[in-house]
Amino acid sequence: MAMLCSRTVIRNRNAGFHVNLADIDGDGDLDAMVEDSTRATSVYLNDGAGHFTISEMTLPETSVWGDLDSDGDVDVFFKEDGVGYTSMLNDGTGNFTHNWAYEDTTVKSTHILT
Ligand SMILES: [Ca+2]
Ligand SMILES: [Ca+2]
Repeated sequence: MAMLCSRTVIRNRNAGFHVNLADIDGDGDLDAMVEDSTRATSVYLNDGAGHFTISEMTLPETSVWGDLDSDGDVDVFFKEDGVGYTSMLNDGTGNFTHNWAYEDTTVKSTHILT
């Protein structure tokens, strides 16, 4: 079972970054998502011994992690420039697909992006 933990462990507003930990690939260890205000979120996968390898996966900055669809894995909700608020669902192995977006101007419409 995936470890559900999403917690900001480092936040430095002056430097414009923070780190979240969650098991995004479902292997039972905590992975790290490093959000930097100057670029997208970088994902570092844990090998189970505390050694991290940067993933090819990148996500927009300013994200919140949690199990949005109650399937036991960690999904992500974030603000995406030009779109608004977006959610992406995890397939349980760290592969994410767009699921939902909401325009950020006013309550106009909801889009399913899949
Ligand atoms: Ca993991
Ligand atoms: Ca989920």
